[in-house]
Amino acid sequence: MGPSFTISIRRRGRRVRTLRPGVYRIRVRDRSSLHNFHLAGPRLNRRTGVDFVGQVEWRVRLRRGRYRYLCDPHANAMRGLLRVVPRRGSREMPTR
Ligand SMILES: [Cu+2]
Repeated sequence: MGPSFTISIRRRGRRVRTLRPGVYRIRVRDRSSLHNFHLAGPRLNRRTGVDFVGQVEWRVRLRRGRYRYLCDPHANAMRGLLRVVPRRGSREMPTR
């Protein structure tokens, strides 16, 4: 995210909107002390501090459902949605 008012989740340079359930390493790059990165969804709620500048790596398990990510101080402008969906045809049952 940042240094301007941008936030995204990318994989190999491309914006990610859907992922399969599983364990992922997310490298959070926060380039401004004005912003933070907050990821919330099924059984996950993690954020960096607004003051924090730098890079941190999270290991997260993403489960079927919708995850929101945002910058807390600028949530109206800096937000995104990540859908975690099983592979088509998968027998995985919905989890609540
Ligand atoms: Cu921000």
